[in-house]
Amino acid sequence: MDNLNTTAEKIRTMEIRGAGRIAVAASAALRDYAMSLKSLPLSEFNLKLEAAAKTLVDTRPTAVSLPNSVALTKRHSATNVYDAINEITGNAEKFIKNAEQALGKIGRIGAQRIRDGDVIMTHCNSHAALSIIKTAFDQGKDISVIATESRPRRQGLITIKELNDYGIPTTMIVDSAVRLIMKEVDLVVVGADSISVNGALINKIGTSQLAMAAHEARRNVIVAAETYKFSPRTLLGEMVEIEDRSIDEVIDAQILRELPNVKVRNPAFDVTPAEYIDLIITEVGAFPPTMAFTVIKDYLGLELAV
Ligand code: RUB
Repeated sequence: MDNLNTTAEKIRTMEIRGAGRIAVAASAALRDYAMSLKSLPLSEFNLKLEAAAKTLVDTRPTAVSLPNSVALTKRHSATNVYDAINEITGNAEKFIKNAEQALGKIGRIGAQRIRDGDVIMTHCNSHAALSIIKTAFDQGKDISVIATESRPRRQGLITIKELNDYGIPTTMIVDSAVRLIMKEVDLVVVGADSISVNGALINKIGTSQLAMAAHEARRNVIVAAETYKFSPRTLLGEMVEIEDRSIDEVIDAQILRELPNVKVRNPAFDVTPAEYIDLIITEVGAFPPTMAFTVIKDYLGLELAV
């Protein structure tokens, strides 16, 4: 359980972060944990596996990639532990390989939407969104990026470093400059933590203000999302929970102690309605948000909803 707890802690503290990386790390941790249980009877094996799955899923509530990867990894129909471990190992290898390949496919499909000379705005740090941007650059398109700081954790700094190292001209702005700068932008490309059955996008706090500003300025918003970022449980009416993180990320505790009448909130994600999204780029194709149900049904399976 040690390694599994270590991975869970790294996800909780955001040492491992980003919906895709979280999903891959959780799948690998569950696979390794299952392998460590080979001497147990099946009933005990199953109980421990369920408890481990819960430990991983409970680390962060918003990115549906996490429960999806855990559910796809842990399922087995074996009648003995040896076969169960084989199935789980196979599930994990398949999930991790698909996740890696998905990034390349999303890059190639999404890059078709980027034209020579485009200025792209992005938010936070999304590997899927960056895959589109980098692929367009690799194709020789003369592009540049405007990247937001993404308060409070400032994941925008990871994005600007990655773009800088790739040689892509990049401008960093504070989150509140989004609307002013939007007139200089050709399209917005962001990632996803979850996409619900009504096509709404749940992503880093502030994403919806990029989308609204883009809508107002008649710029397209493209979402880069692997199919495992769609939420099957929203089919049953479940809402995606928005993670509230520690207020220490926002304000110094000492300053707050001197302000007894002030409350601070730190929601980590927000919801962008489908009408502000033009296209969701997945590894199996580009879909309008209205097709979220089809993606869930055909590429994740309705059994994940229960
Ligand atoms: C990261 C974030 C990213 C998505 C998609 O939030 O909102 O846009 O997770 O990322 P946090 P990716 O930093 O709180 O995890 O495309 O890499 O999966």
